[in-house]
Amino acid sequence: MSVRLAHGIGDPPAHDPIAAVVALGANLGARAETLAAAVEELRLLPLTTDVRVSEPIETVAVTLTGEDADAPRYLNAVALLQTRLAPTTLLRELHRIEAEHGRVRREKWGDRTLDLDLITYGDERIDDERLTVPHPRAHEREFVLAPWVAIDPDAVIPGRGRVDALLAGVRGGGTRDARSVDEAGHDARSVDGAGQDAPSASAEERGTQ
Ligand code: A4P
Ligand code: MG
Repeated sequence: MSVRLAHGIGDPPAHDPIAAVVALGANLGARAETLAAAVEELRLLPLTTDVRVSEPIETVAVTLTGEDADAPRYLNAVALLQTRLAPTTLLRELHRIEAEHGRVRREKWGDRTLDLDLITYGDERIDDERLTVPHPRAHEREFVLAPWVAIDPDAVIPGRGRVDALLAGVRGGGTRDARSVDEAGHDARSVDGAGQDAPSASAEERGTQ
């Protein structure tokens, strides 16, 4: 039986491995444990190799009305991987992993145990009812750009430009909503705006990689 049939995966696999970028976010439950488990699930995906993950950063929740310092904070990370899964199949797998971690879709940009977004899939540009790649908001989100540039300093978003330049633009724009969580659980840098006194990730929450 082919790998495709064995895993019940949908669209035909890509011929050559494609470099894909997945953003991970969690602001409910045991956030770091959830991210770490999700990364292990990514490593187990068929036709997928070379999964590398950033350190998690703690970020203020962005909601439909802007940053909400009263909402539970997120842990965000970015994973790089090589995959021969078709983009729609990869997205379906991401949704499966979200569901396994108790993701409930109640409201757009609402609190969630796990969010997995497909940020880029090689150089491809896709815009259909199921999938938009590059992710339409990744270029303006510090919680995606900061962990991404930390593991891939030369990363580029097709059609948008270098991730380091986009990050500088977002930070220069005045809104800083992310801070890194170092090994000791201390903030590696401060944030502007509300919520400076919010706690860092707890010790048991760390360990995404
Ligand atoms: N969809 C289309 N393209 C994609 C893609 N490239 N990756 C579709 C993932 N999904 C994609 O997603 C809604 C629909 O988008 C799905 O049916 C999928 O097929 P969702 O995950 O159900 O809902 P969502 O995540 O609430 O919506 P959306 O638009 O993906 O939100 P964002 O832009 O991902 O924002 N604040 C902080 N600090 N950290 C965060 O991680 N995340 C969000 C979600 C809001 N605020 C946040 C964070
Ligand atoms: Mg999402």
